[in-house]
Amino acid sequence: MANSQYEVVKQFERENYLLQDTHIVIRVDGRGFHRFTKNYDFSKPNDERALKLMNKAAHCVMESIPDTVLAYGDSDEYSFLLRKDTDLFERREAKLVSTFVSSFTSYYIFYWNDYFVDKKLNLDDGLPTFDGRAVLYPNIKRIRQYFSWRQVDCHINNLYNTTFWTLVIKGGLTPQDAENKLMGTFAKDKNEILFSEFGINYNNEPEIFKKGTVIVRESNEVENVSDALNRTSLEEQNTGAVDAPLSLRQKERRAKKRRKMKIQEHHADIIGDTFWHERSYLFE
Ligand code: DGT
Ligand code: MG
Ligand code: MG
Ligand code: MG
Ligand code: MG
Repeated sequence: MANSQYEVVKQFERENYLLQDTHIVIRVDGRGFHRFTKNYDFSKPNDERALKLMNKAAHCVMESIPDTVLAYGDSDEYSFLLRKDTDLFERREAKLVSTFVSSFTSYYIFYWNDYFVDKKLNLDDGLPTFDGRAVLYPNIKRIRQYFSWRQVDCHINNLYNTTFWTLVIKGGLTPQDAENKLMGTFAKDKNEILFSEFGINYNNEPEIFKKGTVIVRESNEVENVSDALNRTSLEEQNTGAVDAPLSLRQKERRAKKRRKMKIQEHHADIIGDTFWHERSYLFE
């Protein structure tokens, strides 16, 4: 019965195999979280429980999908970077995106009560769902621009939201008045409003709010990981295998090293060079 007359329909399926030798980024984003966060009374402008739950879900995704080398998230979104030479699911786009989205959603729901201890998920307030997309970048420069773009977005939104909600909650302005007051203002104006009217130094706001969270695979001794992986590349060069596919033994050695690396969270600047220079092994 394997080749039944109905199997003809299989020919209608189409796969998008993501271009090899490119970096894959998969971004998941909460669907309709404007409403969801209202229904569940998220604190404004930032709900620390919610951010930590997002981080937990992303951490679990990284553990369950070892080809993920780095993740960055803020608000209701998370971006996952896969290693350049991954052949997870033969790089089939639908399979990759749907797996990241459903894994992330499952962990988000599973751990909800650990973070929102006094508010259960319920159908009336809606269940959390996420969308997802995959984007390909040809080189490290573009990857860094991508993550800079997300962190700048986090910064701009957070400065705006912090000022807006301070004006409303502490300043007693209506949301409309606060919006009008902030219209056309620059970052320095918002900093000034926070400081001169409310005595708040924006620089002292929690890093998790200002910078978002970056999760990376690394050993406790970052240098050593980098050295070890560099040694592996040198050995490969000596065997003349620079552009040739890695041998099974080389692949296994690298996989073993990756498994040994710890998954760690930072609220670090990922726009400047330091973060990346310290972790050049991420791109090997
Ligand atoms: P989408 O993504 O097109 O389905 O629509 P939304 O509504 O998810 O829009 P998006 O993703 O651009 O914006 C995220 C929303 O979630 C935004 O309205 C702010 C809200 N949000 C995210 N994190 C927090 C938080 O910690 N506290 C509060 N109060 N709101 C948050
Ligand atoms: Mg969106
Ligand atoms: Mg959203
Ligand atoms: Mg969003
Ligand atoms: Mg199946």
